[in-house]
Amino acid sequence: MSRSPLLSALLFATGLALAIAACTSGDPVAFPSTTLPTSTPPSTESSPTATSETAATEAGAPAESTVLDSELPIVFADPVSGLDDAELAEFISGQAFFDEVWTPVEGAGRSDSDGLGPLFNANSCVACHPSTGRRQVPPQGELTTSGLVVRISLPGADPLTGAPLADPVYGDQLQDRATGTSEAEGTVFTNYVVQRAAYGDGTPYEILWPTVNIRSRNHGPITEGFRTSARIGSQMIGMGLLELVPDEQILEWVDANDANNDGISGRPNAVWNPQTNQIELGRFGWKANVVELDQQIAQAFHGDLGVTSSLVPNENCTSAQDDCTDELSGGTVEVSDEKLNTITNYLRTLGVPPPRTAESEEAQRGEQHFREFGCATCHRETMTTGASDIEALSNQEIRPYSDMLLHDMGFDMSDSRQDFSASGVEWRTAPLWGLGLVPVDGDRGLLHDGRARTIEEAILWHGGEGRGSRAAFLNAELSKRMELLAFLESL
Ligand code: HEC
Ligand code: HEC
Ligand SMILES: [Ca+2]
Ligand SMILES: [Ca+2]
Ligand SMILES: [Ca+2]
Repeated sequence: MSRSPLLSALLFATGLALAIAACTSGDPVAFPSTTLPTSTPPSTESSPTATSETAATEAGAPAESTVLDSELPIVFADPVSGLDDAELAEFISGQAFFDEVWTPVEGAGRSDSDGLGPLFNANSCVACHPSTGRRQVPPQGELTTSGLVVRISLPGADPLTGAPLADPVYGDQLQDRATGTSEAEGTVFTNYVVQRAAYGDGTPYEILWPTVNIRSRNHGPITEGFRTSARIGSQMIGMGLLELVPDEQILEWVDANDANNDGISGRPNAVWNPQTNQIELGRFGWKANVVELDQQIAQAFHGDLGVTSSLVPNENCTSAQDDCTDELSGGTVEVSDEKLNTITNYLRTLGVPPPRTAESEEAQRGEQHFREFGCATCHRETMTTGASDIEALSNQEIRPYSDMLLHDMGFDMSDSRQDFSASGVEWRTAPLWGLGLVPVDGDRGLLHDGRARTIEEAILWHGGEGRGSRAAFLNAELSKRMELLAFLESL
């Protein structure tokens, strides 16, 4: 296999950084924890302890989690400005497909939106990405149809692709719903441990450390030693722009060895691209574990809805799941290439709401603190897109507030699971554009598993490479903290 110089640089950066990750990953320093048994990694396989602050659990009402947040305001609905008529028409069709409810195959009937399941988590994209925003995660109770997805893997990686190893029975994701005579794979429950600490000025705070348990395992045992990773769906804005940032620009910020000694490294995820059959720079998902936007969408159809496509042609059941493999199929390919492309173009051209920072002096002062506290070292302020057929996306200066690289976020954020070259503690810097418009109702669901109920809590969870920034925030006087939050709210 011949490699481009870029790819070699990518692999080199990754290889180097693996050694570093090995030294820093078990880092338990994150913050003064009052209730946490620090020797137990936050593995989602079992609850850390049932001691102290753990709130009462699984009997708890699942009701809330089964209700869709249909009354959320639609804030991420507009296309980027400057689309031509054809692009706008594509945007509108794509939006309808994103909202479309998929149905199981019935008899010989064949529509272009059947093929849901046999195993699935939700029957539409919008169910987990309401108003193309993000779903709330109930802090406690059963997670059916909550928008939180639980990945499963075994230790190790596929020798060719580097992908996580799937369980021979349950595959790579737990589907908690099924069609026909198939049985759902299991039920997931969440619970949390309250962690209490205080700001430098003595103001106390509480954050919730979530645990995820697979309770019923309807298809038999899962291979011993398996790992899980719970992730929520994020809002969908600006992905067409992030897709167009040239690899070189992202790799420019890699500092795998922390050569400049600022405590921040940042490395790319090197991910298998099944379309080109080679390792490339990962961009999408909480661990940047997907290379292309259309792959992310095809994988969502496959894993979350049980809908096959030309990119992922197999149903999501494993050969060990008989009931499932016997179910009817909604055609050789259940979602057509045309529809997949239309949804991809819709998400590509979904616009980023303009920031409102200029309207508030408080927010502008907060922007200064954002830089002083080191936030912008990872939440990179500007990037420039390359050329695209879609003129409105071409050669734009953008402000995503992300470097698109992986960072060690500390032990308390770990899912203890390798995802291509990302270790358990490493996550992609989450873009912050649009953050202030993520609907607020006391249960925002920020960070990869939705554990942070507010922006403030999201900052307080920063450990590992983010611990310097967190400390700066923690020890800043109240007025500065408020200004920083005002800035983030203005994005
Ligand atoms: C069961 C819930 C669920 C459903 C249904 C779902 N998603 Fe997602 N989506 C997620 C989760 C969870 C993630 C984060 C995945 C990760 O990081 O591994 C995600 C991530 C994404 C991303 C990447 C976002 C980013 O910032 O990189 C895209 C794009 C996406 N979904 C599109 C879709 C589309 C299109 C559909 C419908 C075909 C869909 N999703 C259906 C839960 C869901
Ligand atoms: C070492 C790199 C790094 C630094 C420094 C950093 N962050 Fe982050 N930030 C991340 C990563 C990585 C994530 C995603 C974590 C995850 O997936 O759970 C994140 C997530 C967030 C989120 C949640 C976004 C969402 O969509 O869920 C907010 C808010 C945030 N950071 C704000 C800040 C602020 C404010 C600062 C400065 C006080 C800061 N960050 C400093 C790397 C960093
Ligand atoms: Ca199907
Ligand atoms: Ca499965
Ligand atoms: Ca550095």
